[in-house]
Amino acid sequence: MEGLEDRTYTADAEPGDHATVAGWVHEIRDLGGIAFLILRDTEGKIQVKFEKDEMDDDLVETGLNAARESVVSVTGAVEEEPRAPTGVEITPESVEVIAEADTELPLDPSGKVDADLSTRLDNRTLDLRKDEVQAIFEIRSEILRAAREAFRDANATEVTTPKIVATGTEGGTELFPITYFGEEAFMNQSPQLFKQLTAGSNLERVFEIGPIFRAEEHNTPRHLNEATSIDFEGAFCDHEDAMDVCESVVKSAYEAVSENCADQLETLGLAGEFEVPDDAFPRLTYEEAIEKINATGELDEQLVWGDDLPTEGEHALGQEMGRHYFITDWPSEIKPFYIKDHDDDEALSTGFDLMHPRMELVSGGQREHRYEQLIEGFEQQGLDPDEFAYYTDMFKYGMPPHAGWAIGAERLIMTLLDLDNIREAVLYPRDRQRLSP
Ligand code: AMO
Repeated sequence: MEGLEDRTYTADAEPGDHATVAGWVHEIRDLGGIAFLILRDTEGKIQVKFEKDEMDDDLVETGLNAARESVVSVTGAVEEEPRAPTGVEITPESVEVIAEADTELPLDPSGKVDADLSTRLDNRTLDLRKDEVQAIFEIRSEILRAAREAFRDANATEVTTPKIVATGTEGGTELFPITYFGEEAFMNQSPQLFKQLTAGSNLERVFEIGPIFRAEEHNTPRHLNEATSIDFEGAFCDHEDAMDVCESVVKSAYEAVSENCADQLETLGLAGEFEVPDDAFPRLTYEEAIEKINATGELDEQLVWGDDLPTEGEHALGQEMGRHYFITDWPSEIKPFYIKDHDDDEALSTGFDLMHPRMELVSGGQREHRYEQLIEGFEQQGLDPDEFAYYTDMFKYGMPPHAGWAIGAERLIMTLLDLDNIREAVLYPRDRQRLSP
């Protein structure tokens, strides 16, 4: 593979250059005496021109017989050509087939032939060769970068916590059991307890971006069995402070995409309509939320205090709100043991959710940091506090008040890009039907 160390990306090839480009055979257009090979790399495409009568037969044959999606390198002179897709073309002096592709492809990366989602996910490498699929993952990367930056600006330290654990946190039915040296263990559903334990140290403010595992039997366009959770926890924060950090992280993601991903938004057909949420996200209480839902008349039965919000209710409210909004002051009984109740009303929790008009994005709240009350909370939820001693013990040694939240990265990407299915926002989704690739 001579010359590849001096490889030029297609987008950087300028008229007058003598360049080596390398990538995939996107298309061959044979017009008779003249033929074109369109070579694609991560930056774009370039036209390679073959004038059959004027060029060496072997060179022409190597270039034009390369099957679509084969990996090739081409060396030659770059010239201006207004009729070429990118305004330049290469006249090859040498062509090397680096890796030949089968002539039968399981899906068409040029996108001319549609493939269903399942075929696409089975052949994700080929699927990712499509501009619009590549664009989603470039945007995903930018969103995670922007989130990290926003957390660093908020004085939080990035941490990573174990994914193999002894106990669950988000309800016993949703755990994947595994065997850990002969003992039962689980894949972690949330870094919840670890992030609290870490916020209780001198680190004070921490964040984590990592996988969570949910053995939910849901098979919906917005549930995954392995998702990426973006978690925050801050000592000396209450639920209002936590909502402020949440709002700034979500807005930073939108701003970063708007500023740094113009090409990708264009590729996805969103260039004109992409909006960065600007005003403060409204904060509705749970009580206001159920009143509003009931007033829409969309539900067969009126919601009463203590009900979880059904999906149709969330949709009806989302339509009415038309933007991101928080739901605060949930009934204590439907929030987990680690969420703190309001001091002046035990029936009311400091838990909050951030909603996008299409779905829930975030859960969070202030945490119960008082040892006795925490133990009581475990008992009320039918959990054995002894099993969580590694966690509760630390509350005996100076646990400051703290608050935090988690956002599902894939739901953030899905709503930001208006994707129909959450599986579009993850490279290799894990769901009821899919364990490989
Ligand atoms: P919760 O269980 O609500 O809260 O999860 C937080 C957010 O994670 C995302 N999420 C999922 N995304 C895709 N598929 C799933 N199966 C899935 N489950 C959750 C959602 C959800 O809003 N420990 C608390 C957070 C906290 O209080 O800090 C927790 O895990 O976007």
